[in-house]
Amino acid sequence: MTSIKRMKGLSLARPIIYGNSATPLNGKKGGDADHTHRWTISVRGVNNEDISYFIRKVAFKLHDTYDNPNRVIEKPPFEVTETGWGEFDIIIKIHFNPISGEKPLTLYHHLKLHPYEEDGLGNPWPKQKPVTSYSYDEIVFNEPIDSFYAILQENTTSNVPLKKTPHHQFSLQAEQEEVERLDKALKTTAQEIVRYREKCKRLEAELATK
Ligand code: SLL
Repeated sequence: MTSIKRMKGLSLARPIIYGNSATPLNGKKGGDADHTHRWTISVRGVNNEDISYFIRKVAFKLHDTYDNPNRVIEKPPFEVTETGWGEFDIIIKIHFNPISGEKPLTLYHHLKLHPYEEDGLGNPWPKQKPVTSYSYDEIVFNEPIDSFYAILQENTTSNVPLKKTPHHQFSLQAEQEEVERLDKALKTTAQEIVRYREKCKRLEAELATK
């Protein structure tokens, strides 16, 4: 029997994008008469590249109102397209290449059908524009088994681009902008807390004199 050797002190990450897009059926024939949307849930590479060298299969657990709610996708694209009427949490279980010896990874995604918002320019959401909800994540393999490490090294998956493009929701630039937005929000919150504390003090002092 060959012995399992781990790459001590090494870790490698592979990025994935998971989530859903949805379009309204607008009365068009979908599935059942009460279905309002067609949607697709997927797990994919940043540039839609083949990720099957490290992901063996993906199990999507849908709401129990669906027939066969456990959908196991054995080859890429790792996605499920359905029609339906409601939003719910999808459990995504990622099974890795068996060579890796890694335990499956479970992710959760809230299926989004409705925009609940304007298009960002203050206009109502365009009727036929797909609604999307995607998350970016990096799967980290700590001290991988040597044979799996070799596979990871042979198949480099592209990383997020530096700059934002219409085709890339996730980029280093977008990440940086989010960090700046969060910093600003933290500062504003801290200022508001100071302002409210002072107001409380003022009001308490006012009460004490009455
Ligand atoms: C809700 N808590 O009430 C959620 C459940 C379930 C959505 C949403 C089933 C489609 C079918 C479907 O769309 N379920 O009948 O096959 O909004």
